[in-house]
Amino acid sequence: MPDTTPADSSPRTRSFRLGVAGPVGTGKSSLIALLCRELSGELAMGVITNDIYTDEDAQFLRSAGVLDVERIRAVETGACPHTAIRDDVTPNLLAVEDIERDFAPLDLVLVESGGDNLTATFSPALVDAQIFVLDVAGGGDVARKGGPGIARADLLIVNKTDLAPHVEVDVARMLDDATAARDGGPVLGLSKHDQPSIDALVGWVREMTRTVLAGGHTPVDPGPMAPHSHVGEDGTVLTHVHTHEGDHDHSHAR
Ligand SMILES: Nc1nc2c(ncn2[C@@H]2O[C@H](COP(=O)(O)OP(=O)(O)OP(=O)(O)O)[C@@H](O)[C@H]2O)c(=O)[nH]1
Ligand SMILES: [Mg+2]
Repeated sequence: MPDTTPADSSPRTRSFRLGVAGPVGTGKSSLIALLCRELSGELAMGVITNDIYTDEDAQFLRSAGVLDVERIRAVETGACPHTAIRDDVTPNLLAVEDIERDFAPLDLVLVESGGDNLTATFSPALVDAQIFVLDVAGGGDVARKGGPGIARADLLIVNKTDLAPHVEVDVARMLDDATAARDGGPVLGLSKHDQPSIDALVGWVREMTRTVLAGGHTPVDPGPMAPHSHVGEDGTVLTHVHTHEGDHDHSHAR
């Protein structure tokens, strides 16, 4: 009997992989919870979280009840959370591929970075696009100070706009500064208490998912991290210089 199966009938295995990065506590997990709540009825979704030593982000998302708990998985990254999303993406790639295989076909997999400093960005080898999250409590100047995520992520979120009056930040000005720092790239003010702002975020993600799944998007590398230092597991100061993809120098000083 002739095989009448159309050539393109095999199930799609590759999802739109969307990274969510930003400094500690800016609201990445909360944003992912909002996206799951708003979009899981229309898109097949999965979530990968990255935490340094725990699976707290995954636990938070599971307890939020916005997505089947099986679809939320944690990668423990160890002492350098940015390395796992930038230089050694293997554990994350395996986690993404596993979840895509287990729930095929998924439309959208969200990957949360471990909360890190201002310069942490995802490798385009791991995600198709990335959102960078700032919050107003970090101060009105932070958007102007820039960094690769702020300047070149696919979308910049200025989060927790409801807190602006309490921290004396002018949101309109912060959004203008951010737009200038991004040469006009998209910037969105967001609050989990403000539904119109949530609708705008959801609209961006929905449109991006459509474009990526249709093959109409080329991932852009926001650029490597700037040199930076932080304290390692044993109290040692680690200084990192990321020059090229995969080229990750540690110098150790006390
Ligand atoms: N007022 C206000 N608080 C928010 C908003 N979004 C998140 N938060 C709060 O900010 C705190 C940190 O939120 P998370 O979503 O855990 O932030 P995160 O970036 O995932 O944190 P790490 O993963 O630890 O880096 C929590 O107490 C949230 O409830 C918001 O829009 N408004
Ligand atoms: Mg989190």
